[in-house]
Amino acid sequence: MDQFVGLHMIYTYENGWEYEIYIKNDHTIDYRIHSGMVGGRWVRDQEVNIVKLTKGVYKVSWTEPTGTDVSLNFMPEEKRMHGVIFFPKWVHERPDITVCYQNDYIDLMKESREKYETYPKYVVPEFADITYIHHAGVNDETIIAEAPYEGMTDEIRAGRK
Ligand code: FER
Repeated sequence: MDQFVGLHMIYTYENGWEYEIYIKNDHTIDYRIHSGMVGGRWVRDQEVNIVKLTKGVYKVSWTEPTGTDVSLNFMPEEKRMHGVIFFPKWVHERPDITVCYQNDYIDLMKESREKYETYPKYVVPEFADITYIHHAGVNDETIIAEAPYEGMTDEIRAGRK
């Protein structure tokens, strides 16, 4: 998996949502959400499951403290990926609660997932084009280290960040 672990990528789903992920090591990701329903949200050190399905195809799956479940298939050589996000009902209704640097609000996420409704879930299956891909190497704490802001992904793609 050395080809995949350590990758820093930005991608835009066909619904327009733009996400950034850093595959920090073989069981951890950092990410920022630049636009869409939960744009502005960012997370470091999320524990995930990563497998290589076949040559050039990698699957990253996890469950968030919010109760949102995510499963992503990356095909970096094709600059394509497919993601499925399973949002609890409450995140769809109150995305604002989850838009934060989650690491500072883990208790609030856990309280909210008990307090508000889970079902029916809101399922979002989408393909995305990968617009930036860089082999950053493992366990680099500087890749995802500040909140997302307007224009950030253009700066990253231009090599200014
Ligand atoms: C992604 C889709 C969803 C992703 C993260 C999420 C890093 C997380 C969603 C959430 O917790 O609200 O492609 O990539």
